Amino acid sequence: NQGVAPVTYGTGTRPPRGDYASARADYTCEQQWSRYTPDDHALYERLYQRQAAQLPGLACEEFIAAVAQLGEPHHIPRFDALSERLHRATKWEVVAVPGLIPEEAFFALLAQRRFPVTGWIRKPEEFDYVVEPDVFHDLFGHVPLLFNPVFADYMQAYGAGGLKASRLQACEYLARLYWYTVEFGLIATPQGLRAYGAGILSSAGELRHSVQSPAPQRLGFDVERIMRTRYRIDDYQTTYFVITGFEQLFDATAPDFTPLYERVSREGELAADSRLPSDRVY
Ligand code: HBI
Ligand code: FE
Repeated sequence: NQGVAPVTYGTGTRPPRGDYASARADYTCEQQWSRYTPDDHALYERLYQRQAAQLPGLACEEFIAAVAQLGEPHHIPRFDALSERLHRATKWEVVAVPGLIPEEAFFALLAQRRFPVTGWIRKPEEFDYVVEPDVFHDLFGHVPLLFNPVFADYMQAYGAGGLKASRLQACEYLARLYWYTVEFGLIATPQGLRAYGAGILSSAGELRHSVQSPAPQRLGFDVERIMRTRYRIDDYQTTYFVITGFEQLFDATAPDFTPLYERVSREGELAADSRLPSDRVY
């Protein structure tokens, strides 16, 4: 097995951390659970406990209810056991990958209801911040909502839309939609704003910032607006988009995006902190 080419975008010149040489053509690999050390499991548990303690009042109820499905907090979950539970709930499974994978491979896995989870865990000195997604971000941040049927269907539809966008050279727009929903989305509930985005829910500081800080703006979900909006990868977001329910996400991905891409391209992009008269402000 010659493996696959590592993905280095976004990470400058540092060598990638995962073992891409042992990955299959679709970028999946073995989790190799027995290779985690006691320190790896202990670090996972510290990360888990810190985040779990912050969820009440800040994370959406669907997420909180599903976190327990990840399994014991004391060790990094075995992906095959987790996949069995997930498959029973929504017919999704998790598969191991060496780290970031190319967009098309990523979209292809989502379209097949297979969620790629990075195998390796960060170093203790990266407790507060890790540049690339690791097993904690991918599992704790992303997997709980895959137990929700409506969100699970959105993720698959997003993957299918991504495969189509790759052919239309519109990946940038789809990446923004992913960023402002799956990674940094907020949801309005009768109890107030709550987070559902994985980038927020796996971050020590951004959870409170996104939901409660007066600094960022929180705007109503609007696919066209989101696709025009640049995002920052180096600091907390200056803008969050708020959905009113997971159906809104799924419904928004149902139409053909082709005319939308044309409009977005004509209208041009917006700065991460821009504000339009048409924005619904929370
Ligand atoms: N690969 N493993 C992994 N995880 C991601 O979240 C991921 C990826 N490759 C591409 C990608 N995300 C982004 O381009 C998405 O915005 C589409
Ligand atoms: Fe993520």
